Amino acid sequence: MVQAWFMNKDEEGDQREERQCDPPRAVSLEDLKKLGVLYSYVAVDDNGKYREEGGDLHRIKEERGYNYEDTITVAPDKLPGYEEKIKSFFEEHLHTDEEIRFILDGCGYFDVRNKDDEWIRIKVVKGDLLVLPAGIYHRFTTDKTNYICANRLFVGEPVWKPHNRPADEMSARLEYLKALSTWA
Ligand code: KMT
Ligand code: NI
Repeated sequence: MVQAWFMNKDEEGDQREERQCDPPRAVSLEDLKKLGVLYSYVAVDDNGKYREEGGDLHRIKEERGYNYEDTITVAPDKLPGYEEKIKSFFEEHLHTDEEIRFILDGCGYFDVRNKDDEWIRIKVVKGDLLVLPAGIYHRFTTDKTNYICANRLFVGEPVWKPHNRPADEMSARLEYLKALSTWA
């Protein structure tokens, strides 16, 4: 099951640490849902294989209209411009569309802002399918293994562009905030 927790307010130190607040405060899937963050588990075997036709992923793709898919591997020797990319993934940003990641191998952390602008850290591992809504402020980092491999899904032609905070006047942000006020 996916794990999520409130982060330590101290932003110093290695971003790849767990950075749990003290004492630890867990965040439930229910709480994530109220932020518009959706989670599903899809079984992936030791060879990175998962069921396509008739499987859970297939159903989710149909339901949500995800018709684009590619694979990204974030590792020093696999991702061109690794240092730059790792930096930009960890800049607080939003997108005009959902950010959908299906983790095939390795592990990492997606940090999302809650209603009170606090950071919640979501640990993702193999089999986790995470959907961040358009307009949510977030960031990503690997853990200390410096390795994650994930499929990126999208509806139509992918738009990966991050809009760094502040992006408060963007319609994606305004619409997200409007929806957020109805979920809590
Ligand atoms: C992103 O946009 O932050 C990423 O693609 C990170 C790697 S996917 C787990
Ligand atoms: Ni992003």
